[in-house]
Amino acid sequence: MSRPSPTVSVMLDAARAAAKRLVRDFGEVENLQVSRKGPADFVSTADRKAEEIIHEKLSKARPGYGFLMEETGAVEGSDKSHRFLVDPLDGTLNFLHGLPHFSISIGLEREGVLRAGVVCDVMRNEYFWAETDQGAWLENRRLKVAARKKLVDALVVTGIPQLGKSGKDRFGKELSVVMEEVSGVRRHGSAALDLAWVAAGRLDAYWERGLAPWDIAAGAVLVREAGGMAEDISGGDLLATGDVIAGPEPIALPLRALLRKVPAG
Ligand code: 2AM
Ligand code: CA
Repeated sequence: MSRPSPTVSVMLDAARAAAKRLVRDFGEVENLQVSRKGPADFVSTADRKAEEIIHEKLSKARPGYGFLMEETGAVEGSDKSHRFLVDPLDGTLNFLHGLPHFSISIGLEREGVLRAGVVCDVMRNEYFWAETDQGAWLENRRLKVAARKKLVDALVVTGIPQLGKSGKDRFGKELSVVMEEVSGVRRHGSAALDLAWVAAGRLDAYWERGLAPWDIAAGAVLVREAGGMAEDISGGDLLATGDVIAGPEPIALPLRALLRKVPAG
């Protein structure tokens, strides 16, 4: 059994502290559903508060490391070789609607290369973590991507572009191509958890376009350390494009080939 390194332990502790806060706030969000104003303002405060907790914990334990955070953006550190990529609440729309499926995602880069990741499924109390060459783990269970070999047997997860996001036509075409070739398609609304579940073999593959670096960083390490691939769909720099294809190669490669055939325009 592998134990998380001191740095991953710090990331897990930061996620635990923020999760405690989100669980409390989620209870309040459930009450606010029936209020006329709705919970939107409350949720953005919860989001920022969770980020503050994570930032404070991590910067105390690893002073000088840089940050890229969904709410605050980039925070330069004196240590130029390390950077945390933080999404304090991935699956905000689920949270807002009282759906108990959202996560905290904390990735770590060293010299610009992804090295470690923690994804916390807040309401299921599941902590996924991975570190380069140490494997991917759910608590102390080693994770492995699914063993299915045929696309026709695969359960695939994706993300539907939300209101205000581009790429809706392209997504529609991709979906109609993919759903003819796979066993089923799911959409759960938290990119970080989609990747964690691919790492755990619960889902066979995942694709989504236009994600942010903090959505993907931790989950990409999880999938790779679980024996799968997590890459840019067109072969570019994953964190720069945010167009992700992830899963075991026997499934993700043919799925990627299908996606590449769909015209962008
Ligand atoms: P969020 O909940 O933190 O906004 C849903 O398909 C996934 O897409 C979620 O992980 C969601 O993260 C992310 N997402 C939603 N809007 C986005 C945007 N404009 N840019 C990047 N990622 C986004
Ligand atoms: Ca996100």
